[in-house]
Order: sequence, then C-alpha cells, then structure tokens
Amino acid sequence: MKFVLLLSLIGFCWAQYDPHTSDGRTAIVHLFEWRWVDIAKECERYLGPKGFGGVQVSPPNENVVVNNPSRPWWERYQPISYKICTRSGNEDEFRDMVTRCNNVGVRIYVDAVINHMCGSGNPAGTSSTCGSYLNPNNREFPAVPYSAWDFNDNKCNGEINNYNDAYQVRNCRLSGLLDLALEKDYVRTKVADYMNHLIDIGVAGFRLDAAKHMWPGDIKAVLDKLHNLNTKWFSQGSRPFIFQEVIDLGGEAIKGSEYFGNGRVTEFKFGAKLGTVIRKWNGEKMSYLKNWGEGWGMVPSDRALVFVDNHDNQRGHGAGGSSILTFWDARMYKMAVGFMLAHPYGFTRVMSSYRWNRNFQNGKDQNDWIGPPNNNGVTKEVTINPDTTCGNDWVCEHRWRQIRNMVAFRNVVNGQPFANWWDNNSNQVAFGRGNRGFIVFNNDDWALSETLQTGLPAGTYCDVISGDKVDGNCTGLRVNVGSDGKAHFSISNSAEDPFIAIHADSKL
Ligand code: QV4
Ligand code: CA
Repeated sequence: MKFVLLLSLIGFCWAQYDPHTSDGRTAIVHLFEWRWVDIAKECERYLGPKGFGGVQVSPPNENVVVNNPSRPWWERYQPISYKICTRSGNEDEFRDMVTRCNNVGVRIYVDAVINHMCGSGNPAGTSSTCGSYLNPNNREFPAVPYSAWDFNDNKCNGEINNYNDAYQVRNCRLSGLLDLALEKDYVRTKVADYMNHLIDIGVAGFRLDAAKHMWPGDIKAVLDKLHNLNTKWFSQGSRPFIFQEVIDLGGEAIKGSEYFGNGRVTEFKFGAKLGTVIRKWNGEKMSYLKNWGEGWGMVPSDRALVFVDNHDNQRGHGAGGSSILTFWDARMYKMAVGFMLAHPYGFTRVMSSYRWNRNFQNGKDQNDWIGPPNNNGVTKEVTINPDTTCGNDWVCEHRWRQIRNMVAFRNVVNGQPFANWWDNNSNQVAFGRGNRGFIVFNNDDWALSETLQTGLPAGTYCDVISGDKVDGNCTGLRVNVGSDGKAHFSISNSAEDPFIAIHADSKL
C-alpha cells in the first residue's frame, strides 16, 4: 500500500505535467525569436537571479526561408528538417545555451513543430535556413528524409475548412502546411529522434505546436518513444514536461480534455476572458474573478498552461480575438499579468516580445507578419540599457519591474491557498495567498481606500509594484500590516499602476 502511494507520488512529480523547474520556481518566459547566445546571457544575468523557472524558445529546427514577405516570424513554423539550424543559432550555440541556463537553474522548453512540414506552395530548391533541399510539390524533404508516403494526402489533400469535423482538423492541412502521417511508425520515429536529440542535450520539455491537429493517440505514441531527461540536471526517471497547443474556446469538435493523458494543454480562455474583464467589456467586472479558474469553465489547474497573450494572439493570429491584452496596452497588461501571477490557477508563462510597426486597415494589422528586429534578415542582439530595459526594439516585458516582481511573488507564495478575497462588487478586488502574500487592484473609475485583512504577519512591507526592496529600504509605497493582519490601502484610479502587492520577502 505504502509502496503504491509512493509510486503514485513519484508518478506525479516526475511525470509529463511537472515542468521540472528548480527550487520551487513557478513561471516561465517565452523569449520569442531570441537568439540562443542572447538567451544564454539572459539566463545568467537576469532569469536565474530573478527566479524565473525556464524559457520557451522559438522552434530550433531548420525552417523554410520566406522572402515574400521578407523573413516573417511565421516561417519558423514551416519545418524543412530536424537540424538545429535557424536564425536563432546553430547546434553549438543551442547546446551552450541549454548548459548555461540549466547551470543557473533555468530550464529550456522547445516549441516542437511536428504536425507538418512547410506550406505546399513553397518552390523547390534550397531556400531553407541550413540550405537543405525541399520539394514540397513532390513531398520531398531529403534532409529528414520524408517523402510522399509520409504525408496525409491519401486521407485529405486540402485545407481544413470545418472545425466541427475532427477528422478534417487532424488530417487536412492547417494553412496549407503539408500534414505529416503521424500514424506511421517511421514518422513517429523521426519526430521522436528529433525530440530525443534535444532531451539528451538537456531540455526539460516541449510545447507541442498545433496539437489540436494531431490525434491524441499519435502524440502518445511519439511521447512513449522519448528518453528520460538528462540526469546531469534532472533526477533519474524524469519525464519531459509536455504542454500541448490546443485552442479550445468551446463550440468546436475538439476539446482540450482529450489531450490530458499526454500532458498539460494551453488554456486560451484564460487570456481571452481576463482581457475582457480588465477591459470591462460585456459588463464584466473584476469582482466576478472570485471563482476564477475551473469556475470559469477552464480545464483543471494541474492540466493548464496559462498566459495573458502569446506570439499568435498578440498580433491577431491564433485565437482569442480583440480582448487579448498585450504590451501595447501596458497599463491594463501589467494588471492582467499581475493577476495571473498572484492567482494559484495553472502553470504560468510570461510573454516577451519585440516591437513592430503596426498598420491597421479595416481592423486588421497588415504588418502582423513582421519578423524580429534584424539587419537584412540577421536577428539583432538583445542589448541592455543602463536602466535594465532592452534595446533594439526588444520589449522584454519580463524585465518590467511590475512583472519581474510578480514572478518573485508567485515563487514566494508557492503552495499557499487562495485566501482573504475582498471586492466592492465592482472592479476593486483583493486576495492573498495564505500568510505569504497579498494583492489589491483598483480598476474602477474612483479611488480605493479600504482596510483589508491581508493574512500576513505584522510589519512594514514594500509594495513591489511601485518599487523594490533594496538593501532593506523600499523605493516604492510602504504598507503597514497590524498585529491583527489588517492594513489600509489607498489606490488612486489614476495611479500609474493601480495595484499594490506585498509578500513575505518584501517585508522591511
Ligand atoms: C498560404 C495560404 C493558404 C495556402 C498556402 C499554400 O494562405 O490558403 O493553402 O499558402 O502553401 C503562413 C501564412 C499562410 C500560408 C502558410 C503556408 O500565414 O498564409 O498559407 O504560411 O505557407 C503560424 C502563422 C500562420 C503561418 C504558419 C506557417 O500563424 O499564419 O501560415 O505559422 O508559417 C489555428 C491552429 C493553431 C495555430 C493557429 C495560428 O489550431 O495550431 O491557428 N497556432 C500554431 C502556432 C502558429 C503557427 C502554427 C500553429 C502552424 O502557434 O504560430 O502558425 O505551425 O488556431
Ligand atoms: Ca495533422
């Protein structure tokens, strides 16, 4: 009996739902389109010291080079081979990054594009990031190698038109992308070899791109072929962390729950609904967030990978729609990310973006394709300004004080229960996490002035939204918690950031 219990505990902790972060780190960051050399440096100089658990990296395998439009970000979702060779860097640079990040306690998660190869319309030739030959028309990808047998043309040789038909969604082409026949052991083996190569290098897990477009059983067959994680950094028997990109906002044939057996799923309702609430659209109010999470129709917390925005829906691709908050709406965005990081629901991912020139025509951004900051297609370095923000048009939301400090907050309150909820029936809300942290929001059009139960021990705390605790002093607001756990909060509705957060480590 005891043995069975122990086994099931091990099963949970070592299994595909566990991100395998080090020392109770609770959030990862998507460094979208960053080069491996910059990520290695960022792990050492920032992510490690600030308590980030890991990095989701852009697809590391060879992709098609698209010149019209000029080098869009989305060319990286059109694989040509499984060579580690992209504009983010080569295999040596990738290995160096994984080693250096792991050594400072920061994990690497790879965006694995395994549902398809490139679009059917790309010309034959060597327009690829490593110069490998491709002939999409003949289904030839000799650098893998794949040939006509390895694609789903015999099941479907056209587009997905109907998302109410699971067969189409999984066997037809997503945006013209040549759909792999993942029921074939040969294809499964090629994909697993690629993923095992990365596991052996030391990555901690994978985002499975377009998982909705793959049969859950085919994914499972691939996962069953994967190695355990590298014991240089992970305990013996650790399974790769898996989170599957399944966009399920309801109303389609395919449900996120069909994928729970394989790992976590991306919960797209999270960002779509939180954006609606913070924008106060459709009569939504922050007070309704009292039962946020499963109570809002989302997947179980231990199956959810959550985020406010991602690389698709921050520019109108993927799902979520106009309610999605991004760095372009900085004030509301910080509140949303703050709420996500304070709330116990799900495993959290922070977005880190680059700026591009938006050009809206009839509500659609004509420049939604623009790739990372570059010189003639060569991705620019992520430079760091004296004030610790990033240069060269890298936004680095993860370095914004409010966001960086809320990642630390989440680590400090890890495992603590959701507690001491308060609201004014409108858009002023507060809640704590056990006796370790407390956060207050004012998203109403009038001031907040309230004495609230924080659950924290008596003392003076530094608000980590308006400032930092530095050498025992506070550069922002101070909050005095009495011996009864209560504190008075005042938040003007015109404050630069209309929220306050305090936690055990911000005590002065
Ligand atoms: C064009 C035509 C097609 C035609 C095809 C012929 O539009 O009608 O059949 O040529 O070759 C790009 C272009 C698209 C082009 C296609 C193929 O935008 O116009 O088709 O390439 O050349 C990203 C982008 C896509 C992009 C794709 C590949 O968002 O625009 O397509 O990369 O470069 C659904 C899915 C979900 C998906 C989401 C975007 O359920 O899985 O759409 N999200 C993931 C990634 C996303 C990525 C893909 C999946 C595909 O997060 O970034 O798409 O890997 O909701
Ligand atoms: Ca498919």
